[in-house]
Amino acid sequence: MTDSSFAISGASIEMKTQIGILGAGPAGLYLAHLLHRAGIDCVILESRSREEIEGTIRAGVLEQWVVDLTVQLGLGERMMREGHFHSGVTFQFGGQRHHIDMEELTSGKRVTVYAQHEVIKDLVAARLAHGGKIVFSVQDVQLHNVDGDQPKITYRVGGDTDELRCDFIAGCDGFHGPSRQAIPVVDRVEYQKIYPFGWLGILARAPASWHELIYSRHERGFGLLSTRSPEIQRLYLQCDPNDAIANWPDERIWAEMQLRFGYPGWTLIEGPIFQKNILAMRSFVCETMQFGRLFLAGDAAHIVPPTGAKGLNLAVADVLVLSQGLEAWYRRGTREGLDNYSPACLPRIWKGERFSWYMTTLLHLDETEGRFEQRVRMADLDYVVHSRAAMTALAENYVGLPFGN
Ligand code: RFL
Ligand code: PHB
Repeated sequence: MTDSSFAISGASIEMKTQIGILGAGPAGLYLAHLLHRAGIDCVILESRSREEIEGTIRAGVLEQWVVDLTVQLGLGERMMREGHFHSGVTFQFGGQRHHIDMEELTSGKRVTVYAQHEVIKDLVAARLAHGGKIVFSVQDVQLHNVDGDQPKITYRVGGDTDELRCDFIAGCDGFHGPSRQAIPVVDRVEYQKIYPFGWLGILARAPASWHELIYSRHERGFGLLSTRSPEIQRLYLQCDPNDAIANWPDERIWAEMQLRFGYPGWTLIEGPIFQKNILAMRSFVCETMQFGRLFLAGDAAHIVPPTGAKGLNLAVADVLVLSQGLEAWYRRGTREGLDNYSPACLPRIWKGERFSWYMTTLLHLDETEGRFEQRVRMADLDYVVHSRAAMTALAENYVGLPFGN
C-alpha cells in the first residue's frame, strides 16, 4: 500500500494520494473502506465537521447486500447488534392493511433498518482506526485538471489553501457538491423530475406501534411509519414542500398521523418529538457519471425520492463498481473497468429511479393529477397486494435488485 505523502510549503499543506475522495457520506466512506481492502491509498475531504455528518438524520433502510458487504468489510458489528431486520412491509389504503412478505417472495432476502448516521459513525471510526485520512471542514473546494493525467483538488482549512494531488478523483459530494459541475455542460445530460409534494419527517421518543414499516396512502396524503430503536420512532407525512416547519406544532403532527395511520382496534403511540424537518423531493440522473479522471458516485450523480428507500443503497452500489475498476487499474494496469464505469452503473440506477418514482406516485396524493389517474393508482395498489406476481416484483426491487441484468 502506498501511504499518502505530505509536504508543507509555507503555511500550506500539499498531499499526494492515489484516490482523492470528495465527501464523507455513505458513498465516500464505503469507497474508502473498499479501497483500503484493495490496498489502494485515499484521502477524504469533507466540507462539514465530524459532529455534523454524524448528526444528520437521513436514511433508514439498507438492502440485504449492503448489510452483507458491511459485515464483509468488518464494519457491521454494531449494525448486526442494533439494527432491525424486517422480513416484510405493510401497505395501508382504503381502510385496510396488507402485509407484503418480502422474505418469502424473494427466497430469503430482508431489509435492515439502521440509521444512516449510525452507519456514518461506524465507518468514520473504523477509517480513522485504520489510520485513514479524513480532512473535515474543508472550504472552497476546487477540482483541477480532471481531464489530464494529474488531477488535483485545492481547498481551504482555516486560512490556508491546501492541495491534494491524486491519480483519480471520486466525486462523492452529494447533490450540491462541486464535482458534477466539473464535467463540462456539453459532456453531460441531466434528467430531472420535481414532485409537487414533500415530506415532513419526525423523530419521536415512543415505543414501536407496529412490527414493520407501514406505507399508507390516505385521502389526506401519504404517511410512513418507520423505526429507529425500541425507544425511538421515525415517521413521515406528505406535505407541501414549501410549507414552514413552524406551521406544524407537535399536536398538529400527531393529529395528522393519527388520521393517516388510523386503523380499527389499533393505536399509534405518541411521544415527545425531538427532531422535525420538511424536505422536497426530486428524481435526478446525470449522464455521464465520469469525465477524464473524475468519477461521480451516489447523490452527486443521481437523486431519488425517499419512498423507495434506495438513495444510500444506490450510492454504495456505485462505489462498489468504482472500486473494482480502480483495483483492476492498479493491479493489472487495465482501464476497461474505469472506462465502463457509467455504462456499468446506469442501467441499475435507472431501475432504482423507476422503482422510487413508482412507489412515490403509487402512494402519494398528487393534486396536480386528475381524478382518473388517482383511481388508476388505487387500482394499481389493489393489484399489487392481491397479485403474487406484482408483489414479487415490488419485493425484489425493495430488497435490492441483483447486479447485472
Ligand atoms: P451525501 O450523504 O449527501 O454525502 C455527501 C457528502 O459530501 C459533503 N460535501 C462536500 N465535501 C467536500 N467538499 C465539498 N465541496 C462538499 N460538498 C458536499 C457533504 O457534506 C456530505 O457529507 O451523499 P452520498 O454519500 O451519495 O449518500 C447518499 C445518501 O445520503 C442518500 O441517498 C440517502 O440519505 C437517501 N435516503 C435513503 N436512502 C436509502 O438507501 N434508504 C433509505 O431508507 C433512505 N431514506 C433518504 C431517506 C434520504 C432522506 N433525505 C433527508 C433526503 C430518508 C430521507 C428523509
Ligand atoms: C426511514 O426509516 O427513514 C425510511 C424508511 C423507509 C423509506 C424511507 C425512509 O422508504
